Amino acid sequence: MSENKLQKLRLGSAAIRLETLKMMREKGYGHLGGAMSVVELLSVLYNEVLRYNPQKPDWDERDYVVLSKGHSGPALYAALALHGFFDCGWLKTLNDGGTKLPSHPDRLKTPGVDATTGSLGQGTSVAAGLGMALRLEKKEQKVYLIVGDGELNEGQCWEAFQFLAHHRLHEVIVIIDHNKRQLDGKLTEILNPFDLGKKMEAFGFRVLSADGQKEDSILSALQNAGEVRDSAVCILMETKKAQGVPYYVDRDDNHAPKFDETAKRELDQVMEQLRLQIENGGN
Ligand SMILES: Cc1ncc(C[n+]2csc(CCOP(=O)(O)OP(=O)(O)O)c2C)c(N)n1
Ligand SMILES: [Mg+2]
Repeated sequence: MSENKLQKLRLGSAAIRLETLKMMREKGYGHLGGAMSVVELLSVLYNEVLRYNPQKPDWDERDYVVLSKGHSGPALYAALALHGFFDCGWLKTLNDGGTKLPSHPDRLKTPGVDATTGSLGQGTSVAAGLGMALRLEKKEQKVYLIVGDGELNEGQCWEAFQFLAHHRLHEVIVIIDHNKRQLDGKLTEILNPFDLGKKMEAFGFRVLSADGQKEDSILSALQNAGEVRDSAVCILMETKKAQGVPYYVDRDDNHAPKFDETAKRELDQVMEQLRLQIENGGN
């Protein structure tokens, strides 16, 4: 990948991370951990991969994004606002009464949101249905399904995956945010998923891997996934919960913290660094 393109993607990540943290800092709390672990992915998707038209969010030829781990909605909103779907001013209204940006995505409220999610597991079935519709209509579009590793404790996910695999529905690209943590601890301690890559393979998927902290790694996995035609396809994306916010990485309370004074100071520092990075063009 050219240095220019990589710089643009890093800049995109910095902007999404900054806008997401601003929203949460303003509220004093938020689902920080899981939002941070999809920032780089969203930057790559919205800057390089997806077909979309912010002036026409329901454009028939668009690619679809299903953020099944709906608690990461604020990161999606940041990406949508930065890519022109609505005014960045809306971001200040996150989760307020009457807002168009509820804490979890609602496709009837927010331009650019393709699926209502938040009840974990359900987005996998929505994506499978969208994929099958594209297949039946012989469309070339893709559905990008973003699913949490803790979310995979929901049996519904495996039903949807079996359906994808059986129909070789490569129209759906499953991306697992493998940050190794769920709501209140490590996956291995709460309900061990064992080897997710082997499990997806056993289900009949072609499994690709990506370093979810590196935009070039994510982009090449997405490009390779887009070439698969003979089976269902999944990207096992290795991430860290709260990546990009060192204070919260590896903290047990990094799922949806309420910020105390120390946390606020730490967040302010990260946001200042991001502002500088953006001012310097992504370096
Ligand atoms: C059906 C359902 N059960 C429980 C919850 C509460 N909940 C919200 S997030 C979460 C943990 C999700 O973990 P993971 O999918 O790994 O998300 P991430 O680590 O990316 O934040 C839980 C249990 C929910 N939203 N939906
Ligand atoms: Mg997780």
